[in-house]
Amino acid sequence: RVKNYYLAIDIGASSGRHILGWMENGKMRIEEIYRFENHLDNKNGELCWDMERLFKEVVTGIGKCSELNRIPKSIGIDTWGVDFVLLDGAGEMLGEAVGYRDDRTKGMDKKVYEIINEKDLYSRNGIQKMLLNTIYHLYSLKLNKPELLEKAEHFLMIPEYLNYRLTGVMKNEYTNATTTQLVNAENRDWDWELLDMLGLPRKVFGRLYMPKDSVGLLKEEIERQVGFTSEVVLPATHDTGSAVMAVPTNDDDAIYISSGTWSLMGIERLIPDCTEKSRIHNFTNEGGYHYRYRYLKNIMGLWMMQSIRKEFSHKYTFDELFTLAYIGRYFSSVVDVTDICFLAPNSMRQAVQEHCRGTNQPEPQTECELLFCVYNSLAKCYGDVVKEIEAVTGNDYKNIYVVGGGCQDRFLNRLTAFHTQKNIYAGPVEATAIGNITAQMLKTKEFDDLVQARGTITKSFAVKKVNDDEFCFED
Ligand code: LFR
Repeated sequence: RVKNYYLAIDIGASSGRHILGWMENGKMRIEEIYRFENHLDNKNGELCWDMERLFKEVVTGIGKCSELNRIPKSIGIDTWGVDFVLLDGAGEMLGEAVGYRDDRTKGMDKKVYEIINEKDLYSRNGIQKMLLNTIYHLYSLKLNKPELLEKAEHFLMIPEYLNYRLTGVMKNEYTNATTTQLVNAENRDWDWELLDMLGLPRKVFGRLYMPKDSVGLLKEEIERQVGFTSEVVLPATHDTGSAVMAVPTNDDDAIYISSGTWSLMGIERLIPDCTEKSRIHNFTNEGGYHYRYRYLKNIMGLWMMQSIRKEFSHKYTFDELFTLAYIGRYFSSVVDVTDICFLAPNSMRQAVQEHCRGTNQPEPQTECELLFCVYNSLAKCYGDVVKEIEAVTGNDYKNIYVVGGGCQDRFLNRLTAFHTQKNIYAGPVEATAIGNITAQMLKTKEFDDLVQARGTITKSFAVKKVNDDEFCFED
C-alpha cells in the first residue's frame, strides 16, 4: 500500500528541521530529512531574522522529498511565536522581521498601560505579561516608526509569511495569534476594541483560521523548484501549540514542559483563566488545538545554557557539561531565570554574575559553578511553578512530561525530579514536529481525534522515566 507522507517544517530560534511522518502498522513513524541553522542577526542595531535565508532553507528542505521519492500529501510549518512581518499592498515586506529579543519594546509596557491598565488587559486575553509580546513590538512601531504601520496592508506572523511565499495565500492562524496578546480569550478572535484603543489598524489583521485549515497549493514556481506539488495546511503554527499536542499521555492531570530554547511549563485546560489571581501568578492562556488552552509559564529555558556553551566556544560535549555542572553542585547561589536581564545579554556569564551580585549572593567563579548555578536555578524555578500550578488549580499532580529537544538533557531532568519531587518522563524529542504532523493527520482522518492521536504517539515514541540514581543531589 502506498503510504501517506506528511511533511512538518519546524523552525526554532536555533535550528529548523524538515521531518516526514507517516503511519506504519498502527504506529507513527518520523524521519528527519533536512536540518538548517537559525539565529538572530544584528542589522543596523536591531536583532532580526533573515527571512530570505529561512525561505530558501524551507524550499531546499521540501525539495529533499523529491530526492527520496516520498511526496507528502501535505506540508505544515510551525515556528516560535510572537514575531511578525508587515506587508504592503503588493505583498512586499515593510522593514525587517525584528526578533522578539530586540529591545525596541523597552518602556512600551508603561505606554500601553497608559491606555489600558495591566489588569484589564489580562482580563481580556489572559496572556502572561512579557515585554517580548507582539503588542509591545507593534506599539513601539506605532510610536517610533509610524510610517511602517501606515503603509501596512497585512500583518503575517513568521509561519504565515513563509506559507504566503510558498502558496501566494495569506492566512492568519489562531494559536500563534494568541501569542500577540491581541486575541480575546473568550471569543478567540482579534480583540478589535483593544486594537482600536491602541490605534493599531484593524485592516492588517486577517480572519483567524484554525489548525487543519488549508492554506493552498504550492505556487507553480515553487513546484518547479521542488519537483512536485502539495497542499500547505495549518498545524498549530505556534511551535509550543504543536509540541503540546504531542505530550504522550491522555491524563488531564499531567504537567508538561516543552523544553527547547524556552521552557514552557504548564497544563492543558478547556476554559481560560483570566482572573486576577492567575494574572498575579503570571500564567498565560495560549490558544491550542481544538479550543484547548495552554495554561503555562514561559521560563528562560535552555537559552541560558546555549548562550553559555557559545561563550565556552562549544569546547565541551553535553556529557562533559553535565559532569562539570555536577562538580559545581556545592554552589548555592540561585538566579531568577525569568528575569529580563537574561533575554539577550552580551555575556550570559556576566549577566549571571551581576544578578548574583545584585542579590547579595556569591558570584560563580568557575565554569562548574556557573553551569550548576544556571541548571539549579532553572530546575528550582520548575519546582516553584509546580507549586503555583497546584495553588491556582487546587489539584495535586504526580507526573511531569518533558518533551522537545531539551528532554535529552539528563542532568536537567534529574535536577527537575529533585526539585519537583514528581515522576519525570522524557520524550518525545521531536514533539513539535510530531504535533505538526498530527494536525495534518487529523485533517485527513488518520485519527478520529486528539485523544486517539495521543494514544498512538504514546506507543510510537520512546518515553523514558527519569532514573533517580543517575546524579545524586540528596547529600
Ligand atoms: C518557544 C516559543 C514560546 C514563545 C517564544 C517566543 O519556541 O514559541 O512559546 O513564547 O518561543 O516566541
